[in-house]
Amino acid sequence: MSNLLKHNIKLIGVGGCGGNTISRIKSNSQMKSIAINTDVNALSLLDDTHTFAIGPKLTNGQGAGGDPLIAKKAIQESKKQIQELLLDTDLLFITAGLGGGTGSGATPLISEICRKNKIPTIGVFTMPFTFEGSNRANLANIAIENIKKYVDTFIIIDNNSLLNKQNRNISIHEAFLLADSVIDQSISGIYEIINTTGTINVDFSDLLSLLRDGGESFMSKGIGKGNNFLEDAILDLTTHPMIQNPFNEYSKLLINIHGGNDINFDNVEYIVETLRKKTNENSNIIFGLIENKKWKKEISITALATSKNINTEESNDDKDSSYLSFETQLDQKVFSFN
Ligand SMILES: Nc1nc2c(ncn2[C@@H]2O[C@H](COP(=O)(O)OP(=O)(O)OP(=O)(O)O)[C@@H](O)[C@H]2O)c(=O)[nH]1
Ligand SMILES: [Mg+2]
Repeated sequence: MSNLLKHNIKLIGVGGCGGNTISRIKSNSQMKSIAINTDVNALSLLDDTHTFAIGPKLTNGQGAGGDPLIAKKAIQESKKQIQELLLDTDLLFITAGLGGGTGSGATPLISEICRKNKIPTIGVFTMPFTFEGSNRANLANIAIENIKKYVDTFIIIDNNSLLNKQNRNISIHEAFLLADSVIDQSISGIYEIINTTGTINVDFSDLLSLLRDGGESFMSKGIGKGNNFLEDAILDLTTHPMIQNPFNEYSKLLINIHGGNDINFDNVEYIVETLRKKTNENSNIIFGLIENKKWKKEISITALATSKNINTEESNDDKDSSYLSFETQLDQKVFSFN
């Protein structure tokens, strides 16, 4: 069993999309999950999920109506309770679909509370499909610029990148299901990497050194079967369609290997060294190994690559100015809608 289980890892989902993600993922992990929303009705639909309604006096539980400023004020109303929810958190995952009111307005402030409380935070966020309109895209862009200042490591899933020539004719419902599966894979994949690395005695502080200020990151998975299973899995992993930057721009890697008991030390060394060369000669790599006894000549490698753009901005103590700049940007947006 992983030695990381003694650490308090939490998952917060903000807004409608974030809450749905929580309710899908929670059964597969031992993270403490909390869905946060201005919309009490949306929270009540999440079976068996720990929920928290922000800004009850302001919104009366009716939602933010697509306005991030309302969500921002809701967080300010509920800031003390959010701080309590975050007490004793060793590592936090935060997820939201950006472009609406609650996820876009509340996530930057929750991330800021995390940074001020020195909670290492990993974010997974989606950017809206083009078909959702430019207002949503603008709100999502403003939100991500503000979130970036505070989370340590984050993955941005641009929903549009999920659509390609082959699947462009899928329905809107199917498009969101596709986005759902990428969000779930990203969070579960990172959690699994973190949890598994514990089994080879990597301590939590080593892991945090890779995740702290890891900046924009990506998670990728490669699968290989048959005679060339190692090479095929590495190729699959390093040419993943979600990798938007050259692999060698990243300098830190968390790797998780699933393989049969035919995987030997040389195989593991080959994987680690090949990936090291593809990232950066001096890259910092932490890896874990899980044996699936039934597998033969079959392997699955999951990697989280971080530290492309190291977030060098120190914790922003000038809270008021960051609040103001966020508010000003949103104000401008709100005015332009009217
Ligand atoms: N993957 C996925 N994304 C979704 C889904 N529903 C919405 N989204 C995305 O998330 C964005 C924000 O939507 P919601 O999460 O519903 O919005 P919200 O944060 O609750 O905002 P308000 O309801 O306006 O307060 C949308 O623009 C979509 O891009 C879903 O079911 N799956
Ligand atoms: Mg909503």
